[in-house]
Amino acid sequence: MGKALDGVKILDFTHVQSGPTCTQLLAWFGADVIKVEKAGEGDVTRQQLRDIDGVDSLYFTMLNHNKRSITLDTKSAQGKEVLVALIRHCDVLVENFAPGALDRMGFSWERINEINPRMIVASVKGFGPGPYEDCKVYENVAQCAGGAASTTGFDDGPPLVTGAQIGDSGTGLHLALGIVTALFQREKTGEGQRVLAAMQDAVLNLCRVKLRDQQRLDRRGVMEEYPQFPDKEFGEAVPRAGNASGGGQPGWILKCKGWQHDPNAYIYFITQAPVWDKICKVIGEESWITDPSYATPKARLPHLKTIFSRIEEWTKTKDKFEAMDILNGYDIPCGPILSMKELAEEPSLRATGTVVEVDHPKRGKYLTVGNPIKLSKSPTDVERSPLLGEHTEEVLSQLGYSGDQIAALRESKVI
Ligand code: CAO
Repeated sequence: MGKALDGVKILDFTHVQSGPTCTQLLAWFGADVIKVEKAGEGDVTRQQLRDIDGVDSLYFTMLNHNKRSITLDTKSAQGKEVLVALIRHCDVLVENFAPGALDRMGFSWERINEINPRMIVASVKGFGPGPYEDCKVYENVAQCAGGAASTTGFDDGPPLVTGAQIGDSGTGLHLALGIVTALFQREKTGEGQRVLAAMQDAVLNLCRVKLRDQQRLDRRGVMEEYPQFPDKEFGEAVPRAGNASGGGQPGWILKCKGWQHDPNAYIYFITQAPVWDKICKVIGEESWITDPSYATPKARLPHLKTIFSRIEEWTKTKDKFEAMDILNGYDIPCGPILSMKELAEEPSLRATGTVVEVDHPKRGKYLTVGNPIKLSKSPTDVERSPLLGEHTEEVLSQLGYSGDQIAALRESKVI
């Protein structure tokens, strides 16, 4: 069966995490992704956080599946010639270099557009135009600058970053959408364009509900579903909300049986209004169904701490999966806190290809997260990441280079 992006050729100039997540998705949808790496070194993540000496790290392998790798010194005159050939050959150039690096290499948007007017040039940068546009940015900087850190954590603690890589992988996702949209527009116009996803913008987009809350706070000075209500004063900015739900149905993380020794024996419990009666019955607090202090969502807001601590008395008597089974029986929304170990071992995630075992010639078998986006007519087969420069000769031959020319490039360390 063909793949959705069959025939689309990507010049993948990405490194570290944000850009590679984007091009990996495009590869999973069928694009031919040619990863261009510094001769002799490659993507810096090949060597970072290694668990096996001399073998590409999981950091690298898990972000670069289904790609081809070529090595190229794009700062040398001969390397630039190869790059020009690649720009002619490909549909999209994706990069996440520090601001200005591509220009310094001699490949400004104007130059690329001149070489291949159909080419889409897609970039991840830390910030969009403005005071910080020249800054280098990593994941946690984006989380801090995009509003995630100031709104994550508990009221009495410092700002917190989250383990979800919303700055890197989140921005990669945004960029991938921008690229396929630009490809779609190119079908009609025949022209390429630039696509920019700034990490600050992507994080802020994912923190959209917090900008909602800022304006609610500005208007009313209080937000009743936040844990600060009703006992504490609100300041000028959206405070950290602990584990409160970001939506209109109050929720919290509650202890389950075994919490004393298992750091993940917890469940997220949502007191969804339509199932309030059922919640009261399950926890044995039936009087709350009609008690005016508890009967309506609005009446409950000042009592959320009391409510959740009462529910926790119940959840502490069940393990998280048992609680989940019982609550699901009543359509009460809830979710167990799953550890990475549990996720790695979960059979249903293996069955859907969300967690995949991949074989690598140097490291052997390892687990990865497969394509989380499932297309019914373009299924994803996860293939191992390429070794450094594994496809250099293959790609150069495709570009029309002869064996002698390739040998000469190798001799002069351009590839
Ligand atoms: N041949 C020769 N030179 C190459 C090359 C190649 N194949 N590929 C890259 N280079 C050069 C670049 O041209 C650049 O050279 P100059 O600095 O002389 O212009 C140099 O390698 C280093 O590139 P860089 O500045 O992007 O890399 P860095 O390690 O210093 O910074 C990062 C890394 C991520 C902070 C920076 O790239 C960045 O801010 N990127 C944008 C935001 C981003 O994506 N951040 C997320 C990263 S994932 O956590």
